[in-house]
Amino acid sequence: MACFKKPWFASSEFSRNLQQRPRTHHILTVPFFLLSLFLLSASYTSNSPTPYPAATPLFPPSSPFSNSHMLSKPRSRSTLSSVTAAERTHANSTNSDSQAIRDLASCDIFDGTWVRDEHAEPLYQHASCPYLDDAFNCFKNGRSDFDYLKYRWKPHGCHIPRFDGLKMLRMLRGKRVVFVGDSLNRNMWQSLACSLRASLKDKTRIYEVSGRREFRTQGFFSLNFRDYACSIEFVKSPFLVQEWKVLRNTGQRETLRLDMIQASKSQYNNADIIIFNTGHWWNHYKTRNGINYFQEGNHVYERLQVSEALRKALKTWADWVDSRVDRRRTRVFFTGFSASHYKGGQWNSGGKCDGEKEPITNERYLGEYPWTMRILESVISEMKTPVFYLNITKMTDYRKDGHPSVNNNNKGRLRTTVQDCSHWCLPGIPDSWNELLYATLLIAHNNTHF
Ligand SMILES: *[C@@H]1O[C@H](CO)[C@@H](O)[C@H](O)[C@H]1NC(C)=O
Ligand SMILES: CC(=O)N[C@H]1CO[C@H](CO)[C@@H](O)[C@@H]1O
Repeated sequence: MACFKKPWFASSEFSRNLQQRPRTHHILTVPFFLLSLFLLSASYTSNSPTPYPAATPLFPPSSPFSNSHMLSKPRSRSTLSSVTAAERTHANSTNSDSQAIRDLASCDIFDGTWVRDEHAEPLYQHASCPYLDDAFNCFKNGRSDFDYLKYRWKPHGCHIPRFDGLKMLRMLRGKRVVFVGDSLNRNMWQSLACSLRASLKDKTRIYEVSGRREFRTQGFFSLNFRDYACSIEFVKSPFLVQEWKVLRNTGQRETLRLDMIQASKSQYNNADIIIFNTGHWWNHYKTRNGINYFQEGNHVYERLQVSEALRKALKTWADWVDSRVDRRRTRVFFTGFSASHYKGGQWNSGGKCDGEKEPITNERYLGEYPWTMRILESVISEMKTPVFYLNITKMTDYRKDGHPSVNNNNKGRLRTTVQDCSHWCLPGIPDSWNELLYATLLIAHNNTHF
């Protein structure tokens, strides 16, 4: 095995932590989620993405290696030395930047704390980005305290380099990046789109492929950065598997096909980077407690535990990735469960998070690692395709101060009764996820000389 170069991701934190983590298997109830305003049916635009120029693969062909290999090998030397080299490329940057990149590849970037930084500047200005959902645009919706933007994510073992949009676009030249999942991934996608846009001098060099701005109701959206022939896309697929309908004598009934990956017109399996997520829709409310909801083939389960259904669905997803995604070309990410902070109720029963102005500092008040992510981890560990897990659960759990709460454009009477304590204000917390994504690409970039 030592004769071929080990890809950067083979030694990711995912592998290490998977082994060390004690396995506890109890199921806990994830806070009920999702605002009625986002429970909209998936609809696709008729536009398909523009073709992409042939480009060098983002990740070099490497011999396929088994997952057990990926999980058991210690960190490779090449990954470590790449950091030193990356530091060199930062020679002209400030001291803190070169320090930032040191040890990046060998550190768990998801294990850290939020540090207050009075000089922190958002990656883009409020109201300056046209790609924001109204619901995420807290400034526009009346939020007046902006202290939540004054924190930086600081991993314990390293510094995160400053996000450089132009550098990221250069790395993504000719590439197609697709986010697939629920509205938390849309939150992240909009954050990335806005962060990259802010780095462009000429903002007209971004082409909205579908030419519309109703992000929320659309199932597919694509932004093309013309000068880089790069596209940043979002495909709505909250369960990753297919929402379905069956005809019963009582009428039509909605089900979820656990055995089918959700179809998408955008055919993203050949993208260069795919960033999946799922989690928040696997609650008892959305899945009707698993009663007459989950379906495999023609069989609709009278009752199936939501956790069992999630495992089946993720297995379907994993098989699809392993068989349909070319792992020599495509890098697969999975965004973990982003924490919600409803106090005194759930989203639909008066739960609140307004008035939260500071992050949690005492770890004792953090929630438990969600059962959904434990299932995800076990499914990923059996895949042939290396998946880089963006383990953001804990880092988001601290940030009870970053949600739209009442500043969610929930006009009228709803405004006082339904708060959004699941999604995040933008600019805001998802910008940090993209900084971590950027950091992982920096390492990959150097490792592969593309
Ligand atoms: C993800 O982070 C949690 C802490 O929030 C940790 O318990 C878990 O083991 C991590 N998973 C992986 C694969 O690193
Ligand atoms: C591990 C690795 O490939 N490191 C490379 C990083 O980039 C510099 C130059 O850009 C190379 O010299 C290193 O070999």
